[in-house]
Amino acid sequence: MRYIAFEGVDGAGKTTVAGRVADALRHDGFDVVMVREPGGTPIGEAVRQILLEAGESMVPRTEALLFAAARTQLAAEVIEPALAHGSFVLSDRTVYSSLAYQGGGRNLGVESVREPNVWGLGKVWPELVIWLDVDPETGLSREDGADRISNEGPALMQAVAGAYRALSESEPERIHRIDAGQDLDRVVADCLAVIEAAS
Ligand code: T5A
Repeated sequence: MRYIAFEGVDGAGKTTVAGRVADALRHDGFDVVMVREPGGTPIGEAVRQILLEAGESMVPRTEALLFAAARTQLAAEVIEPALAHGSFVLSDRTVYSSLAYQGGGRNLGVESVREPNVWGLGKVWPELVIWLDVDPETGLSREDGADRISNEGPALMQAVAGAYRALSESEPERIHRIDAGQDLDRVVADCLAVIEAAS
């Protein structure tokens, strides 16, 4: 399994942990491409700016579709070619963020949000999802920069955390929970063990 997602509430440690996992895989001789969502392409980064810095008037369906649009571009421009080349792709957030935040957090419904993403991504779907599970309050306290969505605070993050839990229960073979409240070295070791077991 080469397309690996790092997921979780804001501040769960996705960027830090994905970077450490990439270092370990490269050390073992693997080619690794790292991407982040929203973003990862010129179009995606422009959409990121709209998504995270727009005023509060953005309606939830617009938000869901903009995330899906940025992701579709990333899949076609970066992820599919990297996988075809045999690289690992480690993604700091994926479609599972949309399912959790827009589907669960914004109450749009997981299946409604899944639809435009299935259409946009086709078969470029994360094979392994590492869910870094941390108490939302701890996550928000770890963050060093706020954005339009994290500014909404604990209530949204609690709903998002619940959505991740429900997703992990409905897709237990794809989504693996890691206790992200542990020491960082332990979290990284647990992630590497999951990746090794899935390979
Ligand atoms: N969003 C995104 C959606 O609503 N739908 C979508 O489809 C997508 C793709 C931006 C926002 O967009 C939303 C979710 C977000 O609200 P983002 O830029 O990924 O997405 O925003 P954040 O998740 O907020 O990113 P952060 O960088 O803040 O959080 P990370 O990456 O989870 O955390 P990280 O690695 O930066 O770590 C934060 C701090 O914690 C420390 C790190 O050293 C760092 O200082 N840390 C730990 N400390 C102690 N113990 C550990 N185990 C630690 N792990 C990390």
